[in-house]
Amino acid sequence: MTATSDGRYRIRSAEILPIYDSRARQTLQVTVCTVDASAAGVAPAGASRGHHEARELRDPDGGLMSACARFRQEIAPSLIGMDCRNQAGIDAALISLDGTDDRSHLGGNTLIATSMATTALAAASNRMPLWQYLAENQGATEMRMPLPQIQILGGGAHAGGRLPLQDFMVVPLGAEDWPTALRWVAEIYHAAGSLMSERGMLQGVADEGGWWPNLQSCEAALDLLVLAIEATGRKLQDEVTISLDIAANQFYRKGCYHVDGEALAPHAWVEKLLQWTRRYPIRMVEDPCAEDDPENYAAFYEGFHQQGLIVGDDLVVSNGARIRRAVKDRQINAALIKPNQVGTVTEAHEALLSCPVPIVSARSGETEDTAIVDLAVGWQAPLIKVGSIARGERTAKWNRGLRVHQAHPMPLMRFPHPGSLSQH
Ligand code: 2PG
Ligand code: MG
Repeated sequence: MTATSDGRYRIRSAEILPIYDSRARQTLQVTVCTVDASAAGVAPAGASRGHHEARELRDPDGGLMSACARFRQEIAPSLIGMDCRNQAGIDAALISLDGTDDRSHLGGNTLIATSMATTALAAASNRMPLWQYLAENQGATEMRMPLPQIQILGGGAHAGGRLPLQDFMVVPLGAEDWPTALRWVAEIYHAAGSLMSERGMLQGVADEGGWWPNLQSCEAALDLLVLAIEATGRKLQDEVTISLDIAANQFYRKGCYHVDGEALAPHAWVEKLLQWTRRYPIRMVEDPCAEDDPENYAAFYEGFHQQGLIVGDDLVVSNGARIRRAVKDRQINAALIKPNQVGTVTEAHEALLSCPVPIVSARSGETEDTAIVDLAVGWQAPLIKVGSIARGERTAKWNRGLRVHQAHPMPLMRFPHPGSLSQH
């Protein structure tokens, strides 16, 4: 890596620290400094992962000794002297230092913590909030806040498999601004909790803060969600709609989808899911089928794309080329953008630009770090997903949005019209 002449932006030190995430697992924080500014980046961690995600570097006992050692020996010496504004150059250097396709030598966790830290340092050394620095870099004008999709019930890998589907979320698409959107969702969250507690179905909260449901079926969960929205007086579809992360990889085994006690052939599963989308006010469905079942992913697309968004997560793992292919093959018209799935900020941004409807997303294992909100605002993503509206690592992010909104009031993004995306 080459040093630049502008000393004010030159990286002078780079340090790494293992810290803890919301599942009591170690994760990495990287701190970088210039002569008069410093900033940190933190790696999140997923529980339901796509096979093609950047690999985490972890010791056999779950620790991060080898990741820290490689950071100190290989990454830090290369970063020193670089211009922190040169994100593309820093990320290209990280990718080349790693030298593997799956990022397994340095680890996607080490890379994303480093890449996020230098992005944040560039903003800090320009004395700007991260979102504003990113927005100015891409020339954004007439800015809006991303529309939140917020988990009410957790399931799948985030709640011991109690329900097969992973996220039962709501999108307050009729709210005019971020504070109103959060208020509506908090009311729905409380209504769902009261309904469940009255029926003896409440078992605490799941990994992302949504209620951990003791419900017998996905339909019971959808019924409850509708009741909770109605209990708050919000209009279904016009003001609040339902979004599901099916995370179907998790219950696809031996060619069948295992749902609510049944082993369904793929076509029967797609039909069942389409029936739910007709019966309930659902406008977004993420990973409806497994990543090794692209034909049925496409079959679901054909049945649903006029009505809503088919969101690729495990299927496309925030990879620009995979997103473009899945859009062309009529499997998705939207995708999650999770920077740690791909390893660097530059690649995550490239993935976002390649997607008709990008949804910037946190992971199920998180810390109090809030940079993901700044990425979503600065990149002007239409939607954002960071879990529920409870648990500190989640509220840190929603509250970050409240503070951004207080300093710079912006209207909310409008929900994309699915019909206008179907030509993609
Ligand atoms: C997902 C995320 C967030 P994880 O699947 O979309 O809900 O979960 O971070 O476990 O992959
Ligand atoms: Mg997902």
